[in-house]
Amino acid sequence: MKHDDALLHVRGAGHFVRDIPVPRGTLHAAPVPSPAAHGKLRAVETAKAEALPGVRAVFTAADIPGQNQVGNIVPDEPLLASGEVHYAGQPVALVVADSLDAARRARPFVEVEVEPLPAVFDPRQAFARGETIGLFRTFALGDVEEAWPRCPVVVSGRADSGGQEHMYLETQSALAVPRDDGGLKVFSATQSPTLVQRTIARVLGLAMHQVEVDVPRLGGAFGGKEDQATSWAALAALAAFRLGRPVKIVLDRREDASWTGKRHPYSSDYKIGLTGDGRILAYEVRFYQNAGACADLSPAILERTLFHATGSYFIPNVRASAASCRTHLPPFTAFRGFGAPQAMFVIEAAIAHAAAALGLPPADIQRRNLLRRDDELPYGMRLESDSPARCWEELDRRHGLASLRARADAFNRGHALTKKGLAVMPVCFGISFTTTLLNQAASLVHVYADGSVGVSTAAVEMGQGVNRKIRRVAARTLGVEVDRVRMESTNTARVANTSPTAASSAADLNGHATRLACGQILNRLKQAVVEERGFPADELGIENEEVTRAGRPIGLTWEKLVAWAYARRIPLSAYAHYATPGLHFDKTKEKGRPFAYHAVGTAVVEATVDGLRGTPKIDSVKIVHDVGRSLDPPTDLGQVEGALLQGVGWMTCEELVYSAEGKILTDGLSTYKVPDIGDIPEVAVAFLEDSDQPSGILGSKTVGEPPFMYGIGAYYAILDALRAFRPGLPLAFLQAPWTAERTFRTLRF
Ligand code: LUZ
Ligand code: MOS
Repeated sequence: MKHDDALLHVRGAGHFVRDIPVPRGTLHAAPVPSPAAHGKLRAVETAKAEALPGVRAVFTAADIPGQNQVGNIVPDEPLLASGEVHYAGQPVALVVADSLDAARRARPFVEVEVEPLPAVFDPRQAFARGETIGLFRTFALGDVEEAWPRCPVVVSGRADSGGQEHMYLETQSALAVPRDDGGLKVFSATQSPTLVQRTIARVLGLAMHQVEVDVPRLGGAFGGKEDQATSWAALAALAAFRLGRPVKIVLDRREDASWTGKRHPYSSDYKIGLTGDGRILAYEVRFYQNAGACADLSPAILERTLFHATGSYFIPNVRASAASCRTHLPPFTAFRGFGAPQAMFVIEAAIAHAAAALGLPPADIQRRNLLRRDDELPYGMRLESDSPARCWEELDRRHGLASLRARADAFNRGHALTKKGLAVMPVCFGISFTTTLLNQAASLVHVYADGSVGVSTAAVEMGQGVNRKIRRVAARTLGVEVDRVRMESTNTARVANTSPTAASSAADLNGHATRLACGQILNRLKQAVVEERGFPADELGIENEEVTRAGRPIGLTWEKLVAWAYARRIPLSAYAHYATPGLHFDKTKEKGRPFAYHAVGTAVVEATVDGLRGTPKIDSVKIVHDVGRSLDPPTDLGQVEGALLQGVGWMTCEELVYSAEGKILTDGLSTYKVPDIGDIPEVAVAFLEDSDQPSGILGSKTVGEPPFMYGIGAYYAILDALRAFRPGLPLAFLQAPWTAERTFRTLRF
């Protein structure tokens, strides 16, 4: 089974926003970035740039007709800087010219005068200065203070994880086309069409119905286009609105890597208490999130960090606190996992540390404390699944965790200069937007008179295969071939009030809506047959493109049925809305039922460290993952493998480096190392058998983000190998990523 767009992608024929044929007279825009991380904006002189050939206009904050505000959760983000600048790269002005070249050439002639102010880049420093977005939030279960004295072993430490560049192939882009009624049609490379629509309306002083946003497909997003596609679309819209001409904006790789937000770096303190045989009694953790200069999605990401503070484990006494700290870096944003990976990195650090103190393998502690059905999580929900233990046992049955351990130990006894390490990484990830209201979706289905089907939903295809899955839902519901169904672009005029395509939930939510819409059409068709032929309704079906009675074809094909129904003036279109039932969360108590279910699995990672060169290598990753009844196994396999490798990259080679002035130095693939084909370990993925998720779409579980966190196992496998070199390696302060440099320095100095 091929990805829907596979042929287009390999031929380079698919249209991304930048490939859409532009109307004649389209202009090109280039943002002018703030040169400083923090300062008073004294002057922005545009006259020289405006006088250059080909330049049509240079816009600043003063040119914005509506509100100069693109903040989504917190209104703290101007579209164009005014008064102050808060990070290097913040848009200060916009040059619009006949060609992109002319716009870029004019950019240095826009004179931006900034009076520098002190800048902070470290979240703990920002916290100490009171620079937080909102208050400390705390999730608690049991009573940690009462528990500490009962713990024979208590260890505490610090664990820091770095940011991560999304490195989507398609950079940020938008095309805004003025309409004859004063409104705009905007093509945007966004995960959040409605957010783009609403923000443009606010910035231009328009009603939402005057702004139509269309998303053909994305060349990757990974969270980087959930909130951060908005500014670029709004800038293009501003210029198009002011000039009455189509305006296109496309960032190049360096601009994108320098100016846009990434995964949040976190710095965290933990304390963990256990019984002598490895049962975790208490866990306290404090997360300092580096939010960057504006709130963006940071508060929501911080919340998901708290939801996943205890990882895959049941801990009876927990206190987890988190603060979002404002620094002078580009606003950090959503990235696959949305704060959960940062939390899981810390609980695994605490377990590795405690294991060393107890003289136990970390896997013994992990297994002993694994979540079981009905265990209470710190946010009040109980686990409704046996999957954590089932996945662990299945992994053990397939690969023999003890024999893998014995093999690594034997290797290490026989080798002085090379050591192997092993880590098990269980994942339990809550499925649903933690912001309850976002858990809704809609689908508009047209059956055309020739029997072909067009489906519009709120879901954005970004390479993850959501369209493939929704097509299958439509085809299965209607009883027709998948090839009859076409997915249309995501468009706010066809499906309104779209939640972002995010939180691993798009196939679930939009699949349910599509099932409901197709069900309406199916029922109308069946009803018409009942009236015509007098068959009992409950015996009728459509299977393999044939109308059936009690499972047997009655000699009426799908095409004939549709043509006949159209002639009888039966409506062949339907719209349906779906809202995940049973979700609630009370932020005053920090308790509720935020998730529809949990996505679960376990991985075991093997690594080898070359002690002379210091280079770590991930040898193999074996996974048992629960996808319920997979909607499309090849798509799910691709998601598991891709997410895993992205997680391995975050933990082992991807490192953001900034100058002392807060400018990113790793602004391209020559300086920012993502895993390449030579880094791919041997990967074996098995889907848990006999699994069903009744609340998922057609029994499936969603798959986009959870496998990312298997990558954390790569870090702990390298750590395990390093401990084979240096059994006394201190564990009280762990830092990710374990790059080759860090591994080398750990062994040498
Ligand atoms: N986006 C969001 C997400 O707005 N809310 C979420 O809970 C979420 N979770 C994962 C990824 N993106
Ligand atoms: Mo989100 S990290 O855009 O699913």
